[in-house]
This record gives sequence, structure tokens and C-alpha cells, in this order.
Amino acid sequence: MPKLLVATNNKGKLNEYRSLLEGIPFELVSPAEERICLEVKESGKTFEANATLKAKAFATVSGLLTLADDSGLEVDALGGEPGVMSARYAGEGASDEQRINYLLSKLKDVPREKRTARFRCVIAIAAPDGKVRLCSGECRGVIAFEPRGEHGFGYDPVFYFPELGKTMAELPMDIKNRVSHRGKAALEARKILLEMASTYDIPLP
Ligand code: ITT
Repeated sequence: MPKLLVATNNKGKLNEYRSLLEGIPFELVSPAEERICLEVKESGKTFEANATLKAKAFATVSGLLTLADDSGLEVDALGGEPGVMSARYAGEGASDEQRINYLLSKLKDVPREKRTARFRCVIAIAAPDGKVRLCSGECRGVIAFEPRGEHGFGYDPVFYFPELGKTMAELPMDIKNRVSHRGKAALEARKILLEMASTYDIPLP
């Protein structure tokens, strides 16, 4: 099977993609497994631009078909912040806990009905020849007043789904993958990858 490099340094994302892309006719490999150590400067202003930057950079270095995602949280009461700054919201090197505390402090006077937010995910699939395909997904929720749950990563403990009565971090990974921004984007990515596999002459599942 040809390899697909899942170009992320975020272990939470990598685990989710291993489950989300199960059964596709590519061998999923990580940068660590390919001995690639690369930090791409995310200088774009949009998720699309940054996903493309990451996927292209890793595809060039590895020579492999590469999938990267740029994702994050957009909070309505903060005019869409942290957006593309989600990973760096409380400064470089901050922990998930510090980012959550920073977000909660910014929202401390915001009442429940104004705490609406969405997670967005843009996936870029880049071939070593420079061609890129994009797909995206989003999910809506409310920012909770305090963290709850142990699953997932990032802002999951404060991203609350009113219709499920749970935060994203209270959902086991298979349920998160059914409702999440990444899960929705990955459904599209799966279609694109199956299409690409047919051009590699691989038997489809
Ligand atoms: P890579 O660039 O190496 O993939 P990263 O963590 O820096 O890893 P991003 O630049 O896309 O990835 O930043 C996304 C940030 O948005 C991530 O660090 C989380 O803080 C947040 N985020 C994205 N998806 C999330 C999810 O499913 N659950 C919780 N937080 C998420």
C-alpha cells in the first residue's frame, strides 16, 4: 500500500485520524515514524492557507502524499477569536490547561446565551508534485463555564454540546469523531483519498 503522511505534531489529532481514516487503501504514517522533524511557520490568515502551507511543506520534504489539518475554535463573543491562533492563544509553549484558563478569563462576564462558538477544521491533501485538495468541516457548541471531561485534547473540556448535554471531552473518541469538525472534514477527505487511490491502481475496499 502507498503511504499517506499525516503531517501533524499534535498527538491528539494523529490518534483521531488513525481512527477516522481506518480502512482506506493507504498506510498512515506519522512524521516521527518517517523520521521527519519539521515545524512549519503558520503565517497564513486562514485555516485554508495554513493547512495548505503545512501539507505542501511536509509533502516536499517526505516525497509522500500528505494530509495536514489546520483547525481551531471561533468564539462569537470574541469576534471569532482565537481562530487560526487557537494553538498559540496563551502564548507559544502554553499548555492546553493554560489556553483554556485564558479563554475562560476572556469570557468571564459573558452570559450563557452569548457563549456560542464553533470548531472548524480544514484538511489539505498535498501530492509531492504540489497539487493540493481541500475539504472542511465545522461543529457548533457553547463555551462552558468550567472544564469537564478527560477525553480528547485542546479546548475539548470547555466545548459543550447542549443537545448531548456533554462537553467534547466527555465523549469517547468514536462519538467525538461522529460529531466533530474533524470528523466531518475527514468524511470528505476519505472520498478524495479513495478517488486518488483509484489512480494508483489499488483495489478499493
Ligand atoms: P499541527 O499544526 O502540528 O497539526 P497544532 O496543535 O499546532 O498541531 P493547529 O495549528 O491546527 O494544530 O492548532 C489547532 C489548535 O486548535 C489545537 O492546538 C487546539 O488547541 C485547537 N483544536 C483544534 N481541533 C481541536 C479539537 O478537536 N479539540 C480541541 N481543540 C482543538
